Amino acid sequence: MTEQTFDAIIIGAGISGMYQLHQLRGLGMSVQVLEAGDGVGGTWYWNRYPGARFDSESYSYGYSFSEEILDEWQWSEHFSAQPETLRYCNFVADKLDLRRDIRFDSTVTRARWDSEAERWTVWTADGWTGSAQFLITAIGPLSVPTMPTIDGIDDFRGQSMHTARWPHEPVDFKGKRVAVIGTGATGVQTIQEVAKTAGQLTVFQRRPNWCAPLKNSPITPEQQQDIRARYPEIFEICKRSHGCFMHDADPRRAMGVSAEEREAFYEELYDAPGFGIWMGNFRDIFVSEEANQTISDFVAAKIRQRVKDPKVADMLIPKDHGFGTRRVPLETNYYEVYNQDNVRLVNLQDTPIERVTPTGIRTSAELLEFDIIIYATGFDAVTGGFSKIAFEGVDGQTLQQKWAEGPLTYLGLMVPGFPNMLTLVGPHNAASFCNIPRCIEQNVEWATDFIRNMREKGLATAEADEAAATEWTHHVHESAEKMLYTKVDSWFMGINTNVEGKNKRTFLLYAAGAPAYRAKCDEVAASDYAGIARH
Ligand code: NA7
Repeated sequence: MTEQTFDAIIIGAGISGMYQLHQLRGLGMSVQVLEAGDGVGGTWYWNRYPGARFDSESYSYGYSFSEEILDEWQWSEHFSAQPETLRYCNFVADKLDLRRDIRFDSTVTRARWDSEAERWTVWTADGWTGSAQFLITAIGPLSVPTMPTIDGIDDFRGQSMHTARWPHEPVDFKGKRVAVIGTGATGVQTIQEVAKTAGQLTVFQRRPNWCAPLKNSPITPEQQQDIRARYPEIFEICKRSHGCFMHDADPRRAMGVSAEEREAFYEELYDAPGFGIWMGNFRDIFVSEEANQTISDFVAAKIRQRVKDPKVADMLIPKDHGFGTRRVPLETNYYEVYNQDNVRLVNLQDTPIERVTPTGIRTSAELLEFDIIIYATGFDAVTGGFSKIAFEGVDGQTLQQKWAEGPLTYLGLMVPGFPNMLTLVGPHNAASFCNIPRCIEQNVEWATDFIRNMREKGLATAEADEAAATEWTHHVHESAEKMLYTKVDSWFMGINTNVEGKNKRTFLLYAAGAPAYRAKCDEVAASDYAGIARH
């Protein structure tokens, strides 16, 4: 195949790649998007498991940049389910006529910077090659699923799947013996759904998480009208809040109010929809062990109330980390599932899995037979998408080499030694943990302004300074230091027992919040892109 040339190549046609394509077209650029799937939507394309849905309020999640899209689209639930979100992505792709610049079924394998030509060359698994002045990664922070490293997985003769590689045809659980491994946000959503129809459901839990009620409901026509009228206000609330959610930390401290006031507030939060209990809680629960203990005790009591068997309740209460220090799964009757006769919880800390057999799973205590095994075992988070592609920068240095000691970025958007490459939602970028389209819009708009500015000035290359990147990386780690979540193993901290080398805690996100991040990005742009060498 002959090499095709473009102004920009974007890897990924999820929420960020789609918007970046639209924006760069606005600059009159020729753009090629390369997408591994056969449709748009990224996360919402791949994660088709039963029960997959938003934990963000639907109307706070959609793109905010187009009044037409806001006017024409209607969410049916306060926290919409995956099929509707995928429809939304397709609706936007149609509306903006995006597909003609997207090459589907195109898995990028390699991207190499050519210092002489001052361009990137990109290769896909099916033999396509193209080059462009700019390379933009829109590969998502949770796009590389990880299977557990358990012996015998391939021997299983029943049906088995990872939640993020779910079949496109519906899977029928009726009367089936089903296993779910993993109890993160995905496992929780899957379990509560599968339990409705499975003959027997066995949940294999290594470590429990602190879950809280989602409180989903349909959006009534009156609410819909109100939402339409309030869009500017909704996006303004998101913009001001730490994680761009509808919820922002309460200014009070848990330890600054009476026990009664604290308890009443926790009750209110537990009863309210969405992430309020996590994002809208007292601000000291993330930094003070004492404050954190009060909310952890409150949620533990709720679990005990909701789960009839005290031994099972105890298994479901985390002992190794406090509330909110790992991602809080939101749930609908999740705990009540364990009161059902068809559901059993296996604690892998007592009886670890020894192997998968042709007919089931053998733990240290017993052999359990299954028709279906579901792996809800998570992702090679944040850096995984980058490890999958052989990025070669200046002098052939690979990104793998550059990040051997952990990510080094400038604003989470550029990497020294990798000119003209912009990493949307990259590591150490506020977007890597955010009500993600809100931060994606900021990332994309910043990248677009950056490219526009280069084109206006007739500049060929831009590369982040090593010193500026080192300073940013230092700032990222320093601002996370006080946070309790840095003391806990999770994907926030770059830990994944199923990925070789992901066993040392290194913070992958950005702790100082989206408003501070946005201000810093704006400051860099206003200072004629200080910290970035351009010529
Ligand atoms: P997570 O949050 O990484 O959860 C993965 C789960 O799988 C978690 O309970 C793990 O237990 C469990 N796991 C992983 N490997 C194994 C092995 N080998 N054996 C047993 N159990 C295992 O991924 P999710 O998909 O749930 O959520 C990811 C994000 O997607 C989420 O935060 C949302 O923002 C959307 P562990 O806790 O490591 O002991």
